[in-house]
Amino acid sequence: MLTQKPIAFSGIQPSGIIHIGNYLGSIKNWLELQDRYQCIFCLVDYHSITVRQTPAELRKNTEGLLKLYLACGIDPKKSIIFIQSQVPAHTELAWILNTITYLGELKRMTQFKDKATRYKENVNVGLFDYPVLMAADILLYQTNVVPVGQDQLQHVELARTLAHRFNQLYGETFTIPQPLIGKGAKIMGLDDPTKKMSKSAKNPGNYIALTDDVETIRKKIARAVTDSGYEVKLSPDKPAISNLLTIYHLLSNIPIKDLEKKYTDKGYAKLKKDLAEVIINFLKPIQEKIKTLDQKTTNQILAAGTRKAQTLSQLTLNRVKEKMGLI
Ligand code: AQP
Repeated sequence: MLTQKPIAFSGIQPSGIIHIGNYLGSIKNWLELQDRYQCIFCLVDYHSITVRQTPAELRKNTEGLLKLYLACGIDPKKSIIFIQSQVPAHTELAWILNTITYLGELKRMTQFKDKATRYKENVNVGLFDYPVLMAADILLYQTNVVPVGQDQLQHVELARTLAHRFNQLYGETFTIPQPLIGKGAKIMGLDDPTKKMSKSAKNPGNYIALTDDVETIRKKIARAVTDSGYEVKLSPDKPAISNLLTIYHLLSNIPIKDLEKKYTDKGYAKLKKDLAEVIINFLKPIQEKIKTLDQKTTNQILAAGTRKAQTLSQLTLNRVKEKMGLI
C-alpha cells in the first residue's frame, strides 16, 4: 500500500482552533514533505482529552481541524489523514509501551510540568502518560521523521528511547524516528512573549487562529505586548518585537535584516499595522478554501485515511505482540 518513500508522521490536537504558531511550527513543514515522504497526518483527539473538553466543542474542533489541514494544502491523494481515536492500535500499543517506560522519564517532561501547573484541578494520569501515547502514534507507522515544533522535541526523544529499548529487549521491531524541527520552531504568545503561543490559552489575545476574521486580527496585533524602547530589532532583550518580526518574516519571506531596516525610525505601531495586513493576506486563501469543503468530501477523505492507517498500524501491532509472547 505504501510507496518506498520514507515515512513522516505528525499530528495536532483538536483542543481549539489552530493558530499561526501551529501553522509555522508544524503544518508549513508538512507541506514541504508531501512529495519526498509518505506522510501520515493524524488528528490526535485522544491527546486533547488529557485536558477537559466540552464534547460538542471537541466534535466541532475535530471537524474544523480536518478542514484546516485540507485548506492549508495537505493533499489526501498524497498523504494519509485520519483521527487517532478511530484507530484502536494507538491505545493498544501505548499500553504495551507503558510497561517499558520508567516513571522518572515521564516526570521529567516539561509539557507535563507546565500543564500540571496550568490545570491544577485535573492533573490526570492521561496527562502524565501523554508522551507514551505519542510514542505509540509515531512507532506504529515505522516512522522515519517526525516534523514538529521545538516544544515537542522532548517527546520525540522519548519515542526514540522507547523504540531502542523495545528493540533491545525483544529484537528489532521499530524504526528509530528522527525529529524534524522547522524554521518556525517556536512562536510565542502575543500577550506574553516568554511563553509559547497556545490554542488552549485562556486569553484569545494570546494567538491568531487561522479562522480569525480581519477585524479580530487587526485588534489582536494592535494589542500585542511590546518591549520597552522603540527600536525594531531582533534581539534577546526584545522578546515581543523579535516574535512579531519572526512571524512577519516567516509569512512574507522578507529577511529579518530587511524588516529591521524597513522599520528603522518608524516605531512599533507601523510594524504592527503592516504585520496585521501580512497575516490577513496570508490567511485569506485558507479561509476561502474552507468554505468550499463539504461534509461529504471530508467524510470520504477520513474513511479512506482510516482504512489505510488501520491496516498499517495493525501490521506493527501484530509484530509487537508476537515478539512479546502475547497470543
Ligand atoms: N507556539 C508554537 N510555535 C511553534 N510550533 C508550535 N506548535 C504548537 N505551538 C507552537 C506545534 O504545533 C503542533 C501541534 O501541537 P499540538 O496540537 O500537538 O499541541 P501543542 O504543542 O500543545 O500546541 P498548543 O497550540 O499549545 O495546544 P494546546 O494549547 O492544546 O496545548 C506541534 O508540532 C507543535 O510542536
